[in-house]
Amino acid sequence: MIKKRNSHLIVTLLTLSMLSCKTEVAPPEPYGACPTPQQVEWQQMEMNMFCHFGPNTFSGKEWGDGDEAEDLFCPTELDCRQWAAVAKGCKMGGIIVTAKHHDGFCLWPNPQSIHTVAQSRWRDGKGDVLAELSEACTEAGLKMGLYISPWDRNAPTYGSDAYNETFRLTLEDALSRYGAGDVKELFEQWFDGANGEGPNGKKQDYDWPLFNSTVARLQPKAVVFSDVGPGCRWVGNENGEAGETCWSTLNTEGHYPGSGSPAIERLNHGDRNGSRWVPAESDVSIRPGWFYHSNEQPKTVRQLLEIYYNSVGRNSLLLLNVPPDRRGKIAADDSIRLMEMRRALDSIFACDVAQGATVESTNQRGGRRCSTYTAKNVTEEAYDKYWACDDSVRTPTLTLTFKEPVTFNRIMLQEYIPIGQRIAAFHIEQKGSDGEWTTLVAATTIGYKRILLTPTTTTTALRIVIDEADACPTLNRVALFMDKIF
Ligand code: FUL
Repeated sequence: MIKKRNSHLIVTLLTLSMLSCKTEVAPPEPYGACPTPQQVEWQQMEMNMFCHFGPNTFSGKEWGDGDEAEDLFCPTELDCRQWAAVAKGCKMGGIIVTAKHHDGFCLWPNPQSIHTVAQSRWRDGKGDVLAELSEACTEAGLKMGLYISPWDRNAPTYGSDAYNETFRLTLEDALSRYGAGDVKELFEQWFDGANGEGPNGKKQDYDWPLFNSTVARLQPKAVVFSDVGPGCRWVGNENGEAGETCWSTLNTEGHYPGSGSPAIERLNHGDRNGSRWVPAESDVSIRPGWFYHSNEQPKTVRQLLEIYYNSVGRNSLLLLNVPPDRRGKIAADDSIRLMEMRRALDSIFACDVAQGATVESTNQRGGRRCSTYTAKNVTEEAYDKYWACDDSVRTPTLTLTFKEPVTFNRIMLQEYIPIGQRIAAFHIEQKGSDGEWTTLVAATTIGYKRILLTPTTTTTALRIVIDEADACPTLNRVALFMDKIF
């Protein structure tokens, strides 16, 4: 009888504690500038393909002068399905194409211009690269984005107010006609900050609010790239290299793309506690040039892996340019290299040796009885399961203990960015065979994803010590991998 009463009591207490946990523990308040759901989705894509294609592909130039004859553009075997197959094979989520580069030539029949595919001999003026890419991306389940250069060395009105209106109408046309899926959605609009002289020697005073609001109206889900966003920012170089410290926030007030952009260093590192969520995007080409030149070679797998670690591994999205050739296809050398890169990445990240570890923390939101924000969440793949601390705690420690010693040389960490980027400094300690803890690596920011390169290490336990955070820290992933390639 007593036993039965006790067990009743235990069940009641357990139920009460579970209930109180559910009612009492709210998620951490979002901290500072936070991403929109589109920006989170965009960041989760991690790696996309950039395709520079246009008259330069045929002239061998990098910047066309704008007076190239339309007939110069004449791909012999355009095959956007092949571009999509290559992007998919490399597990990229989307393709961004240069719909109009600085030379002004449009890869679609833009009614605002007489320098387009419609004026060329290619397919008797009936060809449309954007329509074919929209179809190919839709079929392959890829997203599509457009690069449309504001700088135009062909437009007769360039350098006057009339050009801003022409450019708005150009955006209206492209953004309402092309994209992936039934609703023709674009996931990113790329605005190049380059602003040189137009055909009459004048520079343009761009109406950025007009351009951005046009994108927001026609493609509300598109993340807008420029030197200062608003959706994502240029990383400050074209080598695929984000800063070791890389905040997704930036103080954009008073800045605009091009000559009005913040200093390169700030683009590379972001601003801690910046007023806007404008994450870094690293654009880099697989070849020396952005456009295809037959005498150039693609980068090696080692170089591409280095780029991956320096971009995706440092809280940046990687936009890797793979230029189609004069046929309108991606060259075999490049597609083979991308598949080699993919194979390498898949083999490096195939086996997370942190799986199965016992995970404990010095603090867990809501106390020990509440499992919602348990430290164990960091070894689970579900994105929305994360470890969080009580509001007052800024410098907790997370300890992973392994049944058997584990060996690794890459440590992957992820903050739960939907509620902001918080961690400013941390270090990781390993337990030696003598039971002593020594520091293995120290770093600053984490953000969406951080991959730390360490010497090959074998240990039975690891401690992640958060040294500085602007609000109670969160982590939704800690994983350990072995890279035998790079
Ligand atoms: C730069 C351009 O000037 C290059 O030609 C290329 O398009 C690169 C992605 O952006 O600003």
